[in-house]
Amino acid sequence: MPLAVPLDIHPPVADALSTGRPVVALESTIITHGMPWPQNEDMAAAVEAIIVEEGATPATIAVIDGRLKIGLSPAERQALAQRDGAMKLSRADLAFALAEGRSGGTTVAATMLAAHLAGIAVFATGGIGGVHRGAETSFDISADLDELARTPVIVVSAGPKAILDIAKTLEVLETRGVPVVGYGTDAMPAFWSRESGLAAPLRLDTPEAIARFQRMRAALGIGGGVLVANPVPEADEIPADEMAGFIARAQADAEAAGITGKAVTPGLLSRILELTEGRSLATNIALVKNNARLAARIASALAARKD
Ligand code: PSU
Ligand code: MN
Repeated sequence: MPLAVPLDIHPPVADALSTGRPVVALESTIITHGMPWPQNEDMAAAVEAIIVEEGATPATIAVIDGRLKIGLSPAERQALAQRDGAMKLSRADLAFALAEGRSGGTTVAATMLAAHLAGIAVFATGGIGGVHRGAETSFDISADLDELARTPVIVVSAGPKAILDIAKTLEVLETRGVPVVGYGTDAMPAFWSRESGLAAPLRLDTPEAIARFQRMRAALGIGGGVLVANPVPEADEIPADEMAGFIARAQADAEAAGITGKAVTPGLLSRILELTEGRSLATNIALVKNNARLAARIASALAARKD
C-alpha cells in the first residue's frame, strides 16, 4: 500500500475548492528564508489580506511537523515565521520533510507541486529561482524551472530574481516549453526593477487573457505552467542600474564566503538587504503584494470561465 500524503487542507481553502471559488497558492520559503522576522510575517499577513480583498481565498503552503499544509491559520503562519531551523523544501526534499516529521518553507517548485496536488491553479510569489550567474561552472540552476515545465500552475512573479542570469533563465524556460508573459509590458521585469534590458517573450494585458491562454494550453494537452512577469509598481522600484552594483557586491561577498547550494539565494537576498539599507526588502514586499492582487484576479477569471 502506498503511504497516504499527510495533507491538511485549511477549512476555508477546502470550502472554496469544493465550490469552485478562486484560490491563490502562496509559497513559504519567502517567509522562512527570504525575509527576516517580523517583516516576513507582516508581509505574509498583508498578502493574504489582499487576496481576500480581491474575492479569492489564500492558501499559504508549508510543511509543519511532517504535514503538508494547504493554507495556514494565522497562528501557524506566525509560528512558521519565527521558527528556527525550518528547511528550505523543493521537489528533491519535500517528501523527506513529510517522512521525517520535519518543518520547512516550500520553494516555488514545491509550492507548485503541492498546489497542483490540492487542485489550485494559480500561485503568487516574489521572484522565481533560475539560472545563477556563473552557472556554466557551478551548475546552479533552480528546480523552479523544471517544475514550471512539468506542473500546470500559473505562477505570478515579478520576473526571475535579479541576482540571476536573466538571459540564461529565459533560454532554459524557452527550451523547456515554459511561456513567459509580461503583464502589461513588452519589457522583461527584473524583480526589484521594472526592466531588465531584455524583452518579455510574450505579452498579455488582462487577467482574463492569461486565464484563456492557460486554458488553451490545457486544451492542447501541453501541460506545465505559465510564468507571468508582473513588473513592480513604479513607486516601489529600484532601477536596474542602481541595483547592479549591490548585486555584484553581494555576489562577490558570497563567493568569498564560499556560499553554495541552497544557501546561495537566501544569502544573496540578505546581503542585498544590508547593502541597500532595507530598501530591497521594502521593494520585495511591494512586489509580492502586487503579484498577489494579479494572481487573485487571474484565479477569479479562471473560476468565472468567461472567454
Ligand atoms: N521570491 C522572493 N523571495 C524568495 C523566493 C522567491 O521574493 O526567497 C524563494 C522562492 O521560494 C524560490 C527560491 O523558489 O527563493 C529559489 O531558490 P533557489 O534559487 O535555491 O532554487
Ligand atoms: Mn540553487
